[in-house]
Amino acid sequence: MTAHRDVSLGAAAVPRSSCELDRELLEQAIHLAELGRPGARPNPVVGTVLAMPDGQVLATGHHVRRGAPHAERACLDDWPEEVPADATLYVTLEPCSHHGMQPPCSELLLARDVRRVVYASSDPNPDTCGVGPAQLAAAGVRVERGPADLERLALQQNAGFHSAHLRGRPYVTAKWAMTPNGRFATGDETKRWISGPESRAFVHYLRAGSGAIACGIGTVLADDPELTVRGPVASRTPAPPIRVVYDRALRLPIDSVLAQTARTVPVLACCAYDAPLERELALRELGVGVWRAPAPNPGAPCMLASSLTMLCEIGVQDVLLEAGPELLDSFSDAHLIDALVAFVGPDDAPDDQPGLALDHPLVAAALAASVERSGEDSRHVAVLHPAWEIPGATAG
Ligand code: AOF
Ligand code: ZN
Repeated sequence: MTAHRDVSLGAAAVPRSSCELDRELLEQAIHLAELGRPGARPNPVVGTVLAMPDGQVLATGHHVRRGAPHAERACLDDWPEEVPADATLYVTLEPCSHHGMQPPCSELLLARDVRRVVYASSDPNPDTCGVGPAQLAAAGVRVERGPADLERLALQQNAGFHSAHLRGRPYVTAKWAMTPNGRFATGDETKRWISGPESRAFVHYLRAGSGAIACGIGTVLADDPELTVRGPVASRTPAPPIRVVYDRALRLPIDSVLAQTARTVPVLACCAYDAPLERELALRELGVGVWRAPAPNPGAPCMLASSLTMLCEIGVQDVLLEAGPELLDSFSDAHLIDALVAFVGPDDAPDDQPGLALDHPLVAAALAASVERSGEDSRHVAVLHPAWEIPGATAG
């Protein structure tokens, strides 16, 4: 497959359109792509619009799920008539050229006589990367890229897909709820939740879009969580995210909800290389997977980074890290957090509750971010890629 790369057209060689109408229609395609979340995982979400030079939209499409038609095909299936010579096809990811579960979009576009294509972002998949646009251009199709800010949006939209291909590790989003004084627990037995019901429902949407949900053994011992996708989004979740527990000494209790449900939704315990063998055997009896960090393990950062490489190898592109302060701090210290989603409740908690200092980089980033109210929470913030800029995202 890589032989194709000799003839590929590097994105830098593709001219950018500066036309306002192209921007509007590409933006529309980016919105359409979101309809594919979470169903498309592990494929990227992709949206397409077929439109005339006066802005009239002839057809639209998006990639619904892995194995379903690509966005371009979904769109052209929606327009069975001849494609007008002056129509443009807008797509959020470059049209593919390879045979995967679906046939190549480049061939389809040529067969349907599409004369102009504007795409938002490159495809990092080495099976196709750059070849589709090159084939189209070689056949006389006008191929252009959209404006740089829309390229950034389209890249961010599939951050995990790009991360897995370009870095060999998943995109890590840390999610937590805290009080305004940086505490992760209310300290009030009658009040279990810091965040409100809207934020908690949103978490299930985040989970559904992730290949793995991770937490530390401290959270398991304190809360005995289920870490599954529940609520309305569950039926649209392609495969349940695997549940990952960072558990150096394999203390995961046999009677924990995670261990007891491991045969229904996979659970993977990540431990130190020298964790007790009898614990591993007991957990494996229940269907819990055990991954040992490479020996010798000089410290947490090494274990965390190598666990992410392993997760990528087993197909995980996005990790939702639902950790307590200790594990969050370790990930942050190792520069392994790409984005954060923090919910800040309305009331302070006693200072003796677990938490992070207000000047901790994660907490400071969450408190400095522009505020979006979420139900009864005073803050719901999302901060993107503080640690990693997707290559191309800053290209002019
Ligand atoms: C497109 N349009 O809508 C999508 C693309 O197994 P397949 O055939 O579905 O191929 C999946 C790969 O195709 C995926 O990894 C990515 O490189 C590209 N996805 N390409 O032209 C689409 N979803
Ligand atoms: Zn395709």
